[in-house]
Amino acid sequence: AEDGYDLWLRHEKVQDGGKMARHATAVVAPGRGATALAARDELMRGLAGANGAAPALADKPMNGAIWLATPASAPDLPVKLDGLGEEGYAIRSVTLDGQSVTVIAANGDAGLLYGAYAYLRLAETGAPLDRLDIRSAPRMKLRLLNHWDNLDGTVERGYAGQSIWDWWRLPDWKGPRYTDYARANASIGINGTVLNNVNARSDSLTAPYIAKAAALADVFRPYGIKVYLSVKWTAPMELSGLGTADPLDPAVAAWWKAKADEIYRAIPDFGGFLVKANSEGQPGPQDYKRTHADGANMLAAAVKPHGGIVMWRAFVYAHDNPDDRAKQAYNDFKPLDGQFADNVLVQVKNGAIDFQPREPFHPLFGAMPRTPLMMEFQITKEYLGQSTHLTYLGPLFEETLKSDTFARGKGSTVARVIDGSLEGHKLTGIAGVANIGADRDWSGSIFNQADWYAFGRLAWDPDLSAEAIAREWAAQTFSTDAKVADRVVAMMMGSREAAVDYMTPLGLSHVMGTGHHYGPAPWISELARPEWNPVYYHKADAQGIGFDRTRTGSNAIAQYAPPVARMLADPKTTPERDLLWFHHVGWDAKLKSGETLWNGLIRHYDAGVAYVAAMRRTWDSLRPYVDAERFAQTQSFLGIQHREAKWWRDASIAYFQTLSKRPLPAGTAPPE
Ligand code: GCW
Repeated sequence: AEDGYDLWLRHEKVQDGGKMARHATAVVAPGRGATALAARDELMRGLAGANGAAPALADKPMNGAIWLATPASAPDLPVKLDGLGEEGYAIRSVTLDGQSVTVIAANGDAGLLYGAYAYLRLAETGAPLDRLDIRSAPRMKLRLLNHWDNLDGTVERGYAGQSIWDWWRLPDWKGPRYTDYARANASIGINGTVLNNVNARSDSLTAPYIAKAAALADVFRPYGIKVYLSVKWTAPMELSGLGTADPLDPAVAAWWKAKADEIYRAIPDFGGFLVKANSEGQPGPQDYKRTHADGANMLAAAVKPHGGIVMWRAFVYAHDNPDDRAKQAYNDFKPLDGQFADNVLVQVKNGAIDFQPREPFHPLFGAMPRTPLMMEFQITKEYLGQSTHLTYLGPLFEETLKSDTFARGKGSTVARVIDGSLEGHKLTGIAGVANIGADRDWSGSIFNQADWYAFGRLAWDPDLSAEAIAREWAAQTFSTDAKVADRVVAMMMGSREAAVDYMTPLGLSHVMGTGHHYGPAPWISELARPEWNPVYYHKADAQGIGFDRTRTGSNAIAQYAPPVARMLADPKTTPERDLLWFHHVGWDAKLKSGETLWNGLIRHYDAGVAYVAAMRRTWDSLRPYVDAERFAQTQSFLGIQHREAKWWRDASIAYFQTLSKRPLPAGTAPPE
């Protein structure tokens, strides 16, 4: 639909000169399980749209058929499945008894579902379909959305309307939107969802809410998606009047065990718990002088008999950090490496502060070899312009995943830490804080849908490039016509860097307005806790600007592996994009370009604004090719973004100039 409801699953007729007509006129789908049927139905639905004609359902492989096959349904499959696991798939063009058939084969039905979506993706992005020979399996076991949805229907850091979970009418009313949600997620490989906010309320563990969660789990199950819950540490006290939540108290452990048993009776394939403890006012084991490991292991024991897991967040931000907030997670968790139960993952944000437009990778990656670390990205754009700014996050995700921790020498990328290959972990995962709400377009804007899409694709394969993903998304969302797709991809690819430029250039961070995190406020200095204040992060003064995290400052760089720490010790070898994250630099110091830091900062702010102006022109040129509704929304939002990029630039420069006392560089009229 033109309101964006169909996301990237629009299945519009493919302009391919009949390629599909030759390869996808019939579907053979012998499987009878719920997931096999979902795979069949998705394929039928997608082909009907993409081909312009509904395919036939056939009993056995014939010319032009797509054959969904598992070893259970087809004993002598013409495809090897070893190494594909339960979720992987193979797609092959084969000739059987003289008939050309496309086999989508998998060990299990989930693989068929992912294979069906992969085939549609190929067809709808214009790939050749006649000599297919593809094998694909997910690199991460847990590929999860984290909803920060509250039980009252609001969404923390949600910019797409109210929660899509209609708690009031669940468990009875299971609206069609839940199925569409599951389809969208399955189409990009997401296999789990945490339903409620990490700032959790105990109510989510009461019998009525367990029944509601179970109803959602029933809808999601055919699509390979498991349900998880965030839990509040003091739930045993709040719900059952226990006098303590001490994880080593046997009554507390028994309470959680009974609670887990109750949940598994309602949801036999329940995934497990996500926990935010001792952070931003949330209670936790440290309140009882116990460690995060004590807490995580107690919960892990409760879900273990059922095959459940615990995701324990490392976003701890519990006490004043006059020195450097960026160091707290490492200081709290690194000493616990090796102490966690084998069904616990520690979930770490991509950077050490908080989902900034750019952060260097979190120093915990690579630093806890004996603990599976799960990545937490934020898909919802709390700090990157929320619903209206077009800031495609693919490049941000990619940059973090490709960062080299040097934990075991060169090539120890963050991707290899979280996919388990670096340290041989089997339990692996990645989570994205969802940008989904009740808005018709789900994500608050058409272009924000791309961030959800990119997250899922990278969770399946962290080696994909953000650009290739943008291309796929643009083709499915708008058109395979190069006139359209090339321009859309070009806009997207530089858009996050543009936001970095007009918000937080050269490694600045956390200068957003307090609370809402929208718009510039680098001048704020009077808030009670030191690290609530933007001035704490940029540290601008008459001499210069930036946070000294070297030995002369907080020495946070010592948390990185020695080769990284050595590189970051010197401003000359520090990547310029992170310069002010690690160093306090004089206003007149020279950048690589030869200009002074002050002039360079201004050039970056200007470049960010200029990029947005260019996106507006590009988008305007696409008017003939995009439907009126989606065209108008994006056009209007780009107008907001342009105005606000100038606001960011002008307010930031005006404030920093009161400290730098340098003139604006001559001859740089602000580009419009
Ligand atoms: O990014 C910050 C947000 C909080 C959030 C917290 C967290 C859920 O501003 O809204 O709370 O991080 O990740 O726990």
